[in-house]
Amino acid sequence: MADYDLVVRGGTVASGLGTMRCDIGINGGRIVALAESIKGGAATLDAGGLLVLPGGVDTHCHIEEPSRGGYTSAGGAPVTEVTVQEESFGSASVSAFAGGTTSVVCFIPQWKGEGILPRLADYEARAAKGMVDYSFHQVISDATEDVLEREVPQIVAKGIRSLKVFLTYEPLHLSDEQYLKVLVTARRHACLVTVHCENYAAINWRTEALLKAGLTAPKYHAWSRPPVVEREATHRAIALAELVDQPIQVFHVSCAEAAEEIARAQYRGVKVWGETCPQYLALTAADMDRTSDKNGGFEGAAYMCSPSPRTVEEQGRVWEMIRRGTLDVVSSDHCGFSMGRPGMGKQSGGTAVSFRDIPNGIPGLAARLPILFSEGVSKGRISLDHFVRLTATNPARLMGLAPRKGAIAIGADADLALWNPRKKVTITNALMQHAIDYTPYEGLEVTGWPVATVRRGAVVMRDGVVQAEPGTGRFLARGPYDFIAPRGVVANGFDAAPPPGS
Ligand code: DUC
Ligand code: ZN
Ligand code: ZN
Repeated sequence: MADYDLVVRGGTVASGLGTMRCDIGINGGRIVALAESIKGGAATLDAGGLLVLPGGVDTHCHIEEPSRGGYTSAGGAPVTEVTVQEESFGSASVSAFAGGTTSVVCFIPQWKGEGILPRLADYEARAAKGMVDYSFHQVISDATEDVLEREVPQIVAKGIRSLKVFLTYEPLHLSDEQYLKVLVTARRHACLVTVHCENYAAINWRTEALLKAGLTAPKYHAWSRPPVVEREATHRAIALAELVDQPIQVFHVSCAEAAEEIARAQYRGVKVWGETCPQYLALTAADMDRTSDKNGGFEGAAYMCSPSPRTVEEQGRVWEMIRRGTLDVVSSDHCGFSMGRPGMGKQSGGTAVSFRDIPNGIPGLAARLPILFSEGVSKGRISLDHFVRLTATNPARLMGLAPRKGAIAIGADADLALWNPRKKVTITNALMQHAIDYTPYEGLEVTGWPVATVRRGAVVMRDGVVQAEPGTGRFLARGPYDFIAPRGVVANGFDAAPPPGS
């Protein structure tokens, strides 16, 4: 019998803990040996001339989400109507593997007026059909006593350790009072809280004024939510989390003003982490002003996400915040709506609708690693080691998936991306292998591309061809973990929400 199921030989391994030349021995889906030279192996993968990276861990993906209202400022479809995102766990898995990602964390929805448990079984069944390993954030959009006191503990018992809240979007947004209650609940049950930070009232006020002035085109999406709207909500989200002493992650930071709020809080010792996404490094608000004939002059909708992409100058400032470590995770916020899909597409209301009715979100699961590698490592903005930490090691650690995910280490799952750092590729929608009919990164030239993806020891992508059995993705149950433990710093020494075991 062979000593290893698979040996990856000859590569330069960027492990998340440094870079070294070594072979990798894999048994039973796990890494069992790292050595200068490993002989044998029932199967081998030649990584000569390639980098070997931990499989990407994308902790912010909207996949196959059933929705009542969608991600629009107007509330999208009538709230009684249920629509499901076009990207299924099957198609998203293909896209993930094509781009070198092996684990995702997605969102179980909650609809106002309902509990959270009714959606759980349905979403679990959807996710179980995919091939990528997965965990969940639980969205809280209706913070009732029953949800927080009876249902959240049941979700936590299932291994779901992060609650997601929106400070904007109709009908998802929470008031400050509701947000505080979620923070308290998270602290009691040792969960992380992830937050979409934009000011709901400010966006609505500006949107009304823009529409009244006849400024309805996609580009005015950016005008409805300038950086100050994000900065204010980021400040508030952190201040309330600091008051409760509950760790949070601020999602999709698009601008330096918001990142500075995070940096200031981190300096005070507050446990707050910041995530950004490739769209804030590779797109700008000007993309929403694209008016080619391709989509009836409506092409700008393809680039619409929230917060809005900003300017080239702002991209530079976000890079600086990455370099300083203020922003320590880069996720995709993959949230695809096809341009042509009736019902829940970007143009579902026709091209006459205002920006307020267009669903917010762009696909980016497969593009995330190539864009960050190319714009970051190939262009000399960040080191290879930093790239690995941003895309795998840090998100795994923050979400309680480490040491199983996010690093190349003995005992970790054998999730790998074999990477050609010199390969030049022009991004096309076909290369993304997702179910969405466009990519906002069409035509972007990147240097660095995945040539093989290994998930738990199985080669699931080789030269762009994905082969994996539906239903082989595993749920990643998360237990309590120290990384997100509260600091124990509360005003007046009075703890209004004692954590478990205290
Ligand atoms: N932002 C998006 O652009 N889409 C989905 C949700 C979000 O916050
Ligand atoms: Zn968001
Ligand atoms: Zn999102």
